[in-house]
Amino acid sequence: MAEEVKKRVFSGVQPTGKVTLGNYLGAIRNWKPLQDNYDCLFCVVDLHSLTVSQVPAELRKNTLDLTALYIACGIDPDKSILFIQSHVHEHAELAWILDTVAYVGELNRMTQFKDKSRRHADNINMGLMNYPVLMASDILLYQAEYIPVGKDQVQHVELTRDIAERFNARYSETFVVPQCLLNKAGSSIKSLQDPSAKMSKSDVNDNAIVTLSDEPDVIRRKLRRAVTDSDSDAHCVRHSADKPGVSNLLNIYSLCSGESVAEAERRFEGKGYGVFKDAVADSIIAVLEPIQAEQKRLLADKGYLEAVLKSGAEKASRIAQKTLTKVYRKVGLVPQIR
Ligand code: AQP
Repeated sequence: MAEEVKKRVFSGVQPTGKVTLGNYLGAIRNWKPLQDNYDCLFCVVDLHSLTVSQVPAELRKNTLDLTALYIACGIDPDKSILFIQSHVHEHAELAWILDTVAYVGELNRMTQFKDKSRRHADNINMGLMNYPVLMASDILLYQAEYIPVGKDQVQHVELTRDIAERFNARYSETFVVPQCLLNKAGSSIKSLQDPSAKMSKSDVNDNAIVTLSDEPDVIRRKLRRAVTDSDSDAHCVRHSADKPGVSNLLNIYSLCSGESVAEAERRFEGKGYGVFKDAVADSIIAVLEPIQAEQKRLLADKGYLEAVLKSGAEKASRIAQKTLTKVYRKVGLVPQIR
């Protein structure tokens, strides 16, 4: 009987700093269950990180921390390909070809580019603008069908689809056109200090984010300081558009505890914000403690991490090379004689 060909999944996180609860609930947490039914590649996208200023030694540390975190969150290197983006040079090479297919106008319109240009006004580099093209390259290189991401990355996946379709129309069928896998509940975790903004690794206000390495007392303190809403219904724990702060905390509680939002509303009815915030903190701590312990154990075993990354890069390179060779041929580059 012919072996079933599994559809491919690709996703990644930038090692730009300490990974947040938003990155975890919106993306990483959703990867583990995909491994049995799909052919998965999970990448530490270090080249993307260079689009904002990095301290080289910190970037190296963050990259290894994130590798260990992936495994601690349930990525099994025997089931999935786990690798570092810069270990597979085809990412940058395909990005160049895709640059000739992407339009300046569409890159200029990207929300993240506009947002990061505002936040890093002293460093609006070409990489920042080109970020979505490199992301398209990450995805198209592996002919990935499904891309599990948070809401903020949906626009970039849509651009990837446009680039793939444009390339296919110009040079004949080459790329699988990918689609987003969005886990609605966790897809947009908000800042604890400003519920109109997303929780982001690079937020300068440490109280706005819960990081995956925060100690329990830090998590409790940040939750107690979380912005709630001062409407007439103050101290009522209810999920609604006019209570964005409380709604965000309810979402987090629901995702971490497994209780539905409606159940949580009933549980905290009449209890006030103090009790509620402590319970949210406890639910986060219960999720993070085992991950933190496992990440620490893995980081102490450098040999194992290096072996995982070596094998991951080899497996990813084999797929990437095949796609890039095809692309070079399609666009008319003369193959190198070896
Ligand atoms: N607040 C969020 N809620 C849900 N999902 C989120 N993601 C990010 N923030 C949230 C998802 O996490 C994955 C990895 O993101 P990334 O590191 O590639 O870059 P990002 O989207 O720009 O995330 P950050 O935390 O805001 O990083 P910085 O501050 O470095 O730009 C993606 O799937 C993303 O959707």
